[in-house]
Amino acid sequence: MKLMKTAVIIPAYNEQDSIAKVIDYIPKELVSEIIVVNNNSTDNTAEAAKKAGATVLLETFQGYGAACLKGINYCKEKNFDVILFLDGDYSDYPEEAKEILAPILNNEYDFVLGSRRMGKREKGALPIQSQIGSIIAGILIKLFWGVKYTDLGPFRAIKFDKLLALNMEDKWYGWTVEMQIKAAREKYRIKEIPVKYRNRIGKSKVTGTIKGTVMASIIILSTIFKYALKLK
Ligand SMILES: Nc1nc2c(ncn2[C@@H]2O[C@H](COP(=O)(O)OP(=O)(O)O)[C@@H](O)[C@H]2O)c(=O)[nH]1
Ligand SMILES: [Mg+2]
Repeated sequence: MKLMKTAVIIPAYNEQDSIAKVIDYIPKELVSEIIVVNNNSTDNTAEAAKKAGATVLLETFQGYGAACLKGINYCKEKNFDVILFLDGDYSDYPEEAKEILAPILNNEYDFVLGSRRMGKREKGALPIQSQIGSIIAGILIKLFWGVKYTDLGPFRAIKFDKLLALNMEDKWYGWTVEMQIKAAREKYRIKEIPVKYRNRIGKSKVTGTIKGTVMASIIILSTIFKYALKLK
């Protein structure tokens, strides 16, 4: 069986205090390259990531999805088989990449998601608004596309050819749900596994703020309905 080559893509915006720890804890024997996509950080995120051994790209369009897309475009130039996505805030346990990747490396699944709601969470790590959002999105996706998801978390791995076939396009926080909807629609072999989740280092920019929560909720719901109504 062919050995699969894995790249990690980490979108990051002002994560200078956490990014090196995230990179350090990624099991190096499992991944060929760690790509941090710096999204206009005004702190030392880029320098810290470079020092920790990552490839650092700059995406000037401000948005989570835009940063992920930049990472994908970079990976197209290289022969990766699997892409692992992870946030730069040290909320996830990067060492669990082993469990996330295993079902893909064993060729049993195309897309593996870390579910924070199935896993052990530190108190306060996953705000109630984020949990409610994941539950509602889960119900709607099950209704429209028949696949049960318990979370919209960032920690996930997917076969690269399958990812490219999804033609991902969301530039903001609809990114994770878009991938899940399209993977369900394409009937990919999907597996959710429990992942641990802890309080991030530094300040939350999304679900920890009112503006971030409102924006993310609007984008996530409109993404679901856009695909459900086959507007896309
Ligand atoms: N590329 C990019 N990433 C962002 C942006 N805002 C937040 N992030 C990243 O998205 C991830 C989730 O953001 P975070 O602040 O932890 O939100 P939370 O997990 O909802 O509390 C982190 O890795 C951030 O660095 C942004 O505008 N662009
Ligand atoms: Mg976070």
